Amino acid sequence: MALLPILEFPDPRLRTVAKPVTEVDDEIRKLIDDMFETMYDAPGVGLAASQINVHIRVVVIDVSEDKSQPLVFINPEIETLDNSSAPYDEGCLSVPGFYETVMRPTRIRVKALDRDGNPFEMEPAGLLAVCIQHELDHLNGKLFVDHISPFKRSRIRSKLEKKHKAEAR
Ligand code: QAP
Ligand code: CO
Repeated sequence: MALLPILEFPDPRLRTVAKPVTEVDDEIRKLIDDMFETMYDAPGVGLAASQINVHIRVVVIDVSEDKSQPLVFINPEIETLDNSSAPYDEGCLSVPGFYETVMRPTRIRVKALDRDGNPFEMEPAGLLAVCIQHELDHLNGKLFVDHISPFKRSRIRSKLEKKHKAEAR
């Protein structure tokens, strides 16, 4: 197992559109194990492969309090079930230290492959529904800061650029 470095906004590599996984093999399962280790270490509740500079459609999530509900989504697809949406204060391991309110659909259906390559479906609610939409955005090169005002986004960009320059010294 390995801890992987996480790309941070405004790194342009976070804008890469990830490619579908064609075969769920041991190499993918090793990536998934490393992603869980990296996410739990952070600690975080969700991580997309894009965030560790691997541009394939793999997401790991665990919104439980005690690391008891690891979920894997390979090639996830989301269908919005109605017009209801709700706000949630989102954060992101790629935007450390910043949280902003984002509106997203509340009722969704998710189709994906699990870590054995078997298809499954679920209708997540609450934080899990927010998280899977946030992570699917990553696979499409999108970040939660794209859902907030350009003013707030550029303020976050400046602060993180300053932090990155300080870290490089
Ligand atoms: C995505 O985010 C998410 O700023 C997962 O300093 C978050 O795990 C979806 C984290 C909230 C929906 C709601 C953020 C850790 C973790 C930080 C995360 C930080 C340290 C974020
Ligand atoms: Co994120």
